[in-house]
Amino acid sequence: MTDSNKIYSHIYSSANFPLEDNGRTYHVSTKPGEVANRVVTVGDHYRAFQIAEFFDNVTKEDLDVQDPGPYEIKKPHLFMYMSKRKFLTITGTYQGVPVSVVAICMGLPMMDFFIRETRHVVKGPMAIIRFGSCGTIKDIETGSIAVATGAFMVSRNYNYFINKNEESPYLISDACSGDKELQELLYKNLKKECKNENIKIIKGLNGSADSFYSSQARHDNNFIDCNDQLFDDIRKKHPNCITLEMETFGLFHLAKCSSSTYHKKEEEEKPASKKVKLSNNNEIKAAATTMIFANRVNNTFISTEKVPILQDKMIKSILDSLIQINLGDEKNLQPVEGSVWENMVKNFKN
Ligand code: R1P
Repeated sequence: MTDSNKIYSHIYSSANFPLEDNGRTYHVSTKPGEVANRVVTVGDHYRAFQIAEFFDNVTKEDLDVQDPGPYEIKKPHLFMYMSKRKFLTITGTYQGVPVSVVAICMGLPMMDFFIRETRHVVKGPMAIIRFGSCGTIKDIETGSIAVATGAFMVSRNYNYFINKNEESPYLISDACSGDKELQELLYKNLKKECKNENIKIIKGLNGSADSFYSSQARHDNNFIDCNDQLFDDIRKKHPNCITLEMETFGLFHLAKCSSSTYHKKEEEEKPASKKVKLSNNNEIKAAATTMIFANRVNNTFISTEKVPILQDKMIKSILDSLIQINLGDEKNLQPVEGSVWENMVKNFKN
């Protein structure tokens, strides 16, 4: 039984960005030295454990945790932290390079918690790949793999339902791209890994919705959703849209809004004397790949026994891409000393 007095016994230093007195963030609950610069983010905790099986020296037994959490597990080759809000961070090495997987459950708010709080505890540039599931609005068979070339947001227009004086019940944003280099690495590695399998890999635009139901044009007689036209509206605004899910836009959008990225282009164009020197490079290179679980055109759903096999094929490509992406001068990344991977890296070399 978890001791709730202990869980709620922290003194938070600030209301603006609350940190526990031990340096852990409020929701994801990690601190500097526990999250690597290269991260895979997933929704599902089981998917996170399956990824961690690929980390150096990690066994199935290491990951067989019965404790519902919160918990912290530190082993010579593995670090795991389950926060009280059920963010699960697992850090290890892959081919000797520090990597983390963070399971965030579902939706844009959880993506926002994850990116902001993880960014807060990681020094230097980061690479983040989202590995999730999605539905397709094109005639693509379930069990195929999508790589997002960009993402846009589909939100319920709340005022339409409150005031009944708005034109459209849904708001569809413009698209935001991910990191081209990471996206291409991911696509190339997925192609290579799946070349002998009958798995299609498709590149295209992704829509992230603020509901699994209404904003993805699902019908639910218990509620008034006014979404009969939604697919047509999405296709009209974004003819290249192939998939719908609930998180990728959050990742791509915040990556674009990282303070050292947002004004980069304007800064590059300025004469040297006018350039503002940024004290730290907090760039996030972001990419996303999803398994197509639902075909919304012919209303079919993947048979779930196919999922672990598909995941297995994708995980290697995702981890390979993460360690292949150049994050610049490695000395600008967070220090190895004092991190949970300090000995993991040394042990791998020996
Ligand atoms: C809905 O079932 C969930 O599955 C998809 C959606 O984005 C949403 O989070 O992604 P994950 O498989 O990553 O959770």
